[in-house]
Amino acid sequence: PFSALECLPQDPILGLGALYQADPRPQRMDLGIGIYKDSSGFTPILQAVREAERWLLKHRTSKSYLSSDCVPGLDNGLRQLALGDHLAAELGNLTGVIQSPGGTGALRLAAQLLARLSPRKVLVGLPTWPIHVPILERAGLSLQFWQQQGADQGFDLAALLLALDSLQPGDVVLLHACCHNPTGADPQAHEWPLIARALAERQLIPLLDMAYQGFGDSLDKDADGLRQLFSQCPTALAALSCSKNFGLYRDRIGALLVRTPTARDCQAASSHLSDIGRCLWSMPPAHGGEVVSHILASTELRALWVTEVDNMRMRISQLRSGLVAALQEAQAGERFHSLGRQRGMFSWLGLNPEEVLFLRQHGGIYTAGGGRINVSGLRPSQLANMASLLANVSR
Ligand code: PLP
Ligand code: TYF
Repeated sequence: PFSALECLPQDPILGLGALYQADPRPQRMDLGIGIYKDSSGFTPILQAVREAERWLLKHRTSKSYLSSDCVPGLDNGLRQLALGDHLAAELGNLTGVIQSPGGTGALRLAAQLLARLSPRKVLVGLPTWPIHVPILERAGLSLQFWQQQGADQGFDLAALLLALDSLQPGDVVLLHACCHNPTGADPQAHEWPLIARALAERQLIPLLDMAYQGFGDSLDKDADGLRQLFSQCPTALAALSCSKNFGLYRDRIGALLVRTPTARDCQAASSHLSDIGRCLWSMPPAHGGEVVSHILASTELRALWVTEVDNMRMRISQLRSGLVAALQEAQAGERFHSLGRQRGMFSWLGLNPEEVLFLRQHGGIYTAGGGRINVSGLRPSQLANMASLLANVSR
């Protein structure tokens, strides 16, 4: 029967890694998939994670099923990390946390839960992480798109507010909480209150995707927009990922955070999320959740982890500044001016497919579509070369 199926193309971002590996040139740079790399091009296991794993090795006594929606303590740990102490306490039993395999699993839970509420539309800003669209559509949701990048490549608040006018109460708005993938362009600090008020007034449901908390300005500042939306909108969802900020990519750990108008609704939503999870993966995997839960509960490990997140962020920020300086030096022109304002793991060069190919062929520089670069993959010794190629493509 499979002869009736066409072979599907590979995920374009995942496919880049194999192309890069096959490139023998020493100056090559892998700026494709969003995985943090240190100065030697390596993705390290964080020290806090190693310590937590050592502790678990000693103290874990069983690998029996979890039989719950969350590793013990993880729900409170992640709720507090996302919402902060004050809002987590204020919302109390109006919020629930269900563990998932990565932020992707959380998005899938959110999509299927939302489908049970039958919203008319989910509003999605473009460009976005390519997997958002099929996850939402395959849950049966119908999407409406708006262009989130304005003329200056920044977040276009006016375009969002205009798009909101076509929605009805109960419709859903997907937003990246911080460090937008792929553009690196987030709402400015003074824009989040306007967004929160606009959604609350129209009785819309925010669905926040927070996959890079800590990679923008700080763990707390990066969650500021999410906190404002959770504070003002009686119904809100957030897909949390521990892949990047705990470096736990392959352990697949994330969670869906849900806020409801009443405690009864929270129980109802949580029971539906358990029901959805049971048919997707039965019970969540424990290892990554136990590591995160242990780190967040330990004063010492938590402090170590915060320092490690700070270090990753500062390194990315220095590399981005280095690229901005190299582009100025190479007189690459106005086209790349917005780079200095971008935040998080990615920067967006706004390249067309021919330009992406030009960088790859002439410089061994592997970027994702649109010229999205994983900033942590930049090598200082190659910045001048990259800048001069970019100056060439824009002439
Ligand atoms: N959302 C965005 C915007 C992402 O970039 C990613 C991946 O890195 C995810 C969600 C999902 O992350 P994961 O499922 O690996 O935790
Ligand atoms: O955008 C990225 O690079 C990360 C990692 O199918 C990723 O979000 C990329 C592609 C994919 C899953 C994760």
